[in-house]
Parts: sequence; C-alpha cells; structure tokens
Amino acid sequence: MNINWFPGHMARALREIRQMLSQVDLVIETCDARIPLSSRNPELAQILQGKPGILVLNKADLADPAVTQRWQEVYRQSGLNAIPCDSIRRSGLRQVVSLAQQLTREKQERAKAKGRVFRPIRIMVVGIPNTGKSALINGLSSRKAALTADKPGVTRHLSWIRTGGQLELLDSPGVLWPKIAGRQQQLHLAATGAIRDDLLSQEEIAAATFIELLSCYPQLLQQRYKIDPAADRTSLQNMEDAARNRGCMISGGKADMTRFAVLFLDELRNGRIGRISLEHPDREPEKPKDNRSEPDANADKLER
Ligand SMILES: Nc1nc2c(ncn2[C@@H]2O[C@H](COP(=O)(O)OP(=O)(O)OP(=O)(O)O)[C@@H](O)[C@H]2O)c(=O)[nH]1
Ligand SMILES: [Mg+2]
Repeated sequence: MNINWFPGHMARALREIRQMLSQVDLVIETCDARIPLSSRNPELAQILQGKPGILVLNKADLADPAVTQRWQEVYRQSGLNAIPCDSIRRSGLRQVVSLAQQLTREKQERAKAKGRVFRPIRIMVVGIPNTGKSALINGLSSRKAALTADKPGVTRHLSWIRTGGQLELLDSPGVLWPKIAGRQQQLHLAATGAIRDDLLSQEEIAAATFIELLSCYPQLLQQRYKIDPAADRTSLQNMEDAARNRGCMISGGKADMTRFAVLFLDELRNGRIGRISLEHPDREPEKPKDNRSEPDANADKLER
C-alpha cells in the first residue's frame, strides 16, 4: 500500500527549490539521524545534483551515537559531508558553519580577486517534513526567527532568514514525494513523526517499532517498561506486559493497546525510551546511495 501525502504546497515548494538553486551558494539537507535512509527525499537528491552541500544528521541527540558515527563514516566514504547535530542545543552547528565556509572559500576568493567583498553565504535548507530545518535555522541564527512545531508540515513557504552575520538562510517547507512505497520506510517515517499521524494506524506503527526495539534495544524496553524480553514471551505478549505495566488497561485486566500505542510513540519520539536508531548502515542491505525504486537511481549525491 502506497502512502500518498503530497499536497499542493509540497509540489510548489519543490518547484521553488529548483528555481532558487542558482541563487544560493550551498544547500543543507536535513535528515533524521535515527533513520538516515528513509528520511532522505530522492526527488530532492535529483534536483540538488551538482550543488555543494552538507547533510545534517539532525536530532542526533535522540539517535544511538555509535550508529550515527557509523553513518557519518559511511556517508563520508561515499563523498558526502554529513554532520550530526542537535539543533535545539546547538551542538554540531559550529562544524556546519565552518564547513559552509570551507565549501564556499573558492567563490569568496574569486570575488576578492575581482575586488569585491563577498556577501554573506547564502544557504538553502531543505529536507523532508519535521527533520528540524526551521530549528536548525534558528540555531544557526541564534534567534527564533522560523516557526517550529512537533508535527510535520509546519513551514509552508520559502522564506529568507537573515542572521546579520556571515550567513543568509532560506527556510523551505518539508517535501516528500508521491507514493512512498516501502512498508518499512513508511513505518520509520511515521514512528519519527515525519508523516501525518492519520496516514497509518498508530497501533500498527507502535507494534512494528516495538518489535524492532525488542530486537535492537531490548535493555531500553526492559528499563522503561519493566518487561523481561529474555523470558519466553512473544513480542505481542511483551508489548501487552509493557502496556499493563504503564497502566494502559481495559476491564478484566486486558491491555489497552490503543492507549499504549499513543503513549509509546510519544515516548519514542521524545527520546524518553533512550537514544535509538532504527536504521543501521551495517545492517541495512541498501547503502546510503538512494532510496528510489528505479534501478538508475544512484545519482543522488548532495556533495559533488
Ligand atoms: N531533540 C531534538 N528535537 C529537534 C531537533 N531539531 C528539531 N527538533 C524538534 O523537531 C520538531 C520539528 O522541528 P521543525 O524545525 O519545525 O522541523 P521542520 O523540518 O522545519 O518541519 P516542517 O516545516 O514541517 O517541514 C520541533 O518540535 C523541534 O523542536 C533536534 O536536533 N533535536
Ligand atoms: Mg519548518
């Protein structure tokens, strides 16, 4: 089953991103450090070919640090500058600025040679919804210039944020692509809040993610929900135990899985279960080249 959430404002934003490309010096793409494969838009990758770029592995504070480090290495090997950031606490942002300066140095020197003073570096920030583009812009400009919220689809128009310093930042609406086909990708996007909550069943997202965590991070589930993953229980029984232990029950002591799904997803998204990565470079069959289904889909690099 495809997910099709490609409203008019996303199609328009994609067109405008394409049009604005010649007016910016470089592009920052944000993805979610917990799902660096699923949270990259193949259509953006195609549009951005040839433009200097930085991939920000954002929300790195919520991801497993060892896994994020591996992603960074794997991306670097494929020629892409990837920097883990926490845009709220502003960690990693200094590295982003210094890389932006490095990537535009040649252009600055050419301007200087012609006797011109280089204007502030113009950066367009793009990515799928809810990956923290606006939060990153606020972090880089040290003020709350762009609207942010914990739901996808907040920014609706491209808009320039001038920092008064060495950067000019162009915020853009989160863009997806028509027909998100892979089930795991859909579930990962939903689990991290990148797609609207009503597009998939909360119970299904919670159950699939709970099972993934039972396999990758059983100790975190054990600590948070006082369950015993090592005991001879099925995944569903473990999840029911977790629901009961958190007081999600209906009459007769039965687990209320609908209520637990909402609670579990909220805790997962806010990092209360612990630092979790749902996609691991060493476990995925696919390397971070592209997530399009077409066979010729390898020309996605932000970094050229
Ligand atoms: N923990 C954590 N939360 C973050 C980080 N960056 C952003 N957020 C939160 O993620 C949510 C989405 O952030 P936004 O900046 O609105 O995301 P966006 O990419 O601009 O979203 P759209 O405009 O809808 O495309 C907000 O609740 C932010 O506070 C981060 O690095 N770490
Ligand atoms: Mg935004």
